[in-house]
Formats: sequence, C-alpha cells, structure tokens
Amino acid sequence: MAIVEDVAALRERTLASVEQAADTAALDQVRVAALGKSGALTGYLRSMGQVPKEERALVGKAVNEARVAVEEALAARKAALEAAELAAAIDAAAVDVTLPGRAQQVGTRHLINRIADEVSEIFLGLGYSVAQGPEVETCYYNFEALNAPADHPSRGLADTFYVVDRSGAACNVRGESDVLLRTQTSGVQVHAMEDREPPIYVIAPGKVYRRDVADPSHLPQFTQIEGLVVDEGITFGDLKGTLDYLCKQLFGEERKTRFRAHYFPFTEPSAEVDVSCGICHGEGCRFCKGTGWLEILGCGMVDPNVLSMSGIDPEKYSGFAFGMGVERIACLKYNVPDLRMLLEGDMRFLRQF
Ligand code: 2NL
Repeated sequence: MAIVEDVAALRERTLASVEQAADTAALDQVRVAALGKSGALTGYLRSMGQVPKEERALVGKAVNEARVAVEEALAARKAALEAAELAAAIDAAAVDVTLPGRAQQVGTRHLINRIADEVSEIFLGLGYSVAQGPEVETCYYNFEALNAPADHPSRGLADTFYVVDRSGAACNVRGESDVLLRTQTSGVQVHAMEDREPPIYVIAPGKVYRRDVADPSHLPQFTQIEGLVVDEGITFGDLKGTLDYLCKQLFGEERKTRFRAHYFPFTEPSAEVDVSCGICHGEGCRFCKGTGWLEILGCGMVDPNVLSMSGIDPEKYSGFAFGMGVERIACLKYNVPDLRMLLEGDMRFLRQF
C-alpha cells in the first residue's frame, strides 16, 4: 500500500531530522514541518477522509504511530538539547576565580582639604573656633566693613565677580552690583565681630573668587583661610608669635619666619610673612627664586576703623588678622611648581599626598 509506505518514509526522515537538529531552534523547525498546522504528518491526519474505507484502519494506525514516535523523539531530543544548552550557558558564565581581581580605585582626601584641615587643627589647638559664611556676599561685608576705599582696585569690575540680574542691571551708582562672589573670607569675621562680644579668636576657611586668569601662581577660585583675634591688650608680638608657631607646625620646627612691612586697607601696621626655603634652607635656590624665603601669608593689626564699624570699641580692644591661600601653602609644602596641578584631577599626581 503506497500511502502506508509514504508515511513510513516520512516517519524515518522526520526521526532522522530530529536526531540531526543541532539546537532547540532547529528542533522546533523540524516539529513545525512535521506536526505544525500545515506539517507533513498533520496533512495525512487531516486527509484521512479521502482514504478508501478498507485502507483507513491501516493507514490511520501508521499515521498515528508515526505521530507518537515523532512526538516522543522530539521530547527526548528537546530535553537533551536543553540540558546541553544550559550546561553551555553555565560554562560561559562561569567565573574564573584564578583571574586577578579588578580592584575598585579608592579615592583620597584632596590635598587642598587636607591642608585646610591641618591649618584648622593648629588653630583649634590654640583655642580658636572655626566660622563659616556665605560665598555670595554684599559689598558691605566684603569691602566696606574692611575699610576698602571705593576706588580700591580690588573693587573694580576687572578684579571681582559681581552678581547682576538677568538683564545685567542691578548696578548701583558706581556701576557695581551690591552683590558679589567674596574675594576673601573677611566677611565671615565681620559677621563674627557684629554677633559676638570679644574675646574673639576665630578662623574662617572657605572658597573665594577673584577675576584672575589661571596661571602657575593665580586661580580664579581658591581656598582662603583668614584668622581674627580681638581681645584686650593684643599686640604685634602676639601676631608674630602666633604666625611663627603656625609656620613651624605646618612646615617644621627648623623653619624661620620673617615679617616684611606691607599695606592692606584693613590692617595697620600690615606685613607679609615669609618662611625660610625648605629646599636651600635660606641659601637661595630656584624654588625661592634665589631669595632663601617663600611668601606664605599676609597679616596685620586690625585697623581701629574696622573694629568700630563692627561695633567694637578700639579704645578697649585691639586685634590682629591674617589671611593665606591654601593652594599656595600646599604647593610650597610639597614643592609643586604650578597651582593648576591641584585642580587637574590627575590621580597619579593627587595620590602622592
Ligand atoms: C592675604 C592677606 C589678609 C586680613 C586678611 C582681615 C580681616 C578682618 C579684619 C582685618 Cl575682619 N583683616 N583679614 C588681614 C590681613 C591680610 O589676607 O594674602 N590673603 C590671601
């Protein structure tokens, strides 16, 4: 009977295809080709009605047995392929515990913050407190209360970042805004003088802004630490002793200091402080430009005018103040030739400290 032989041949071809299917996707194609809606075996099952009555039983038996055999083979092959695919997936995802680990890069405190904290700790040890204040200040707290005359160059548009409204207006009669990015942290200490009764022993660390183009010795934003003492009987000797102690703590006991007369609008007398060069020990070298000294801060006795503007009686009290750039001190301490290196974010450089 030709039809039974055809079915038997189809059954053998399909079983062979099942065995040859390389993966579950190929196996599914074999299943669809044989048993899908328009599959070859399905075709025989559907057309049983056209088979002559006397052959129907035999043909039906052959087709049914073929279907069962193919279904069983499909199930067995599917289980085997799935097991193999799972094993391959597990192999592929396996972790090689013998490979060296990829260590997470651990950051460090930035040198600028470390030096700022170091200076703060030195003054905390002397009984000072640490004060903070706004980086956006008014002209009064940044300049006026510090005796800076209206025509002082630091107040000009070329040196200070002024805050203006969206139209660029909000300027007063001098062509300046009354609001600015502080150029020094002095405003914090003015607030302290207004809010507290002497004795005042305070330092004010924080970011300040000046309209400078960055170069090896200038940054448009840097970290400043200012200090202020107001008490009865404070003398220039107290100022010298305090800042000499600061320098020895920061740079080492063997370092010397020298005070050079200078001018600031808010202090009188004023001085700049140099520390002896740590490379040539005062002999003169390239790092100290042959002078044997490195300039590290500015200071002076608080101008009586500044005291009285903030409500402190200059007949009863006197005081000293100082200011230093933290980035500059960091570079002097570690012989870094360019302030900008601190801000480039090169971990090979920063990790050294
Ligand atoms: C510098 C110099 C200085 C002050 C800051 C000050 C603050 C008050 C009163 C008087 Cl409230 N003076 N500050 C005094 C002398 C120098 O800074 O080179 N800064 C980077």
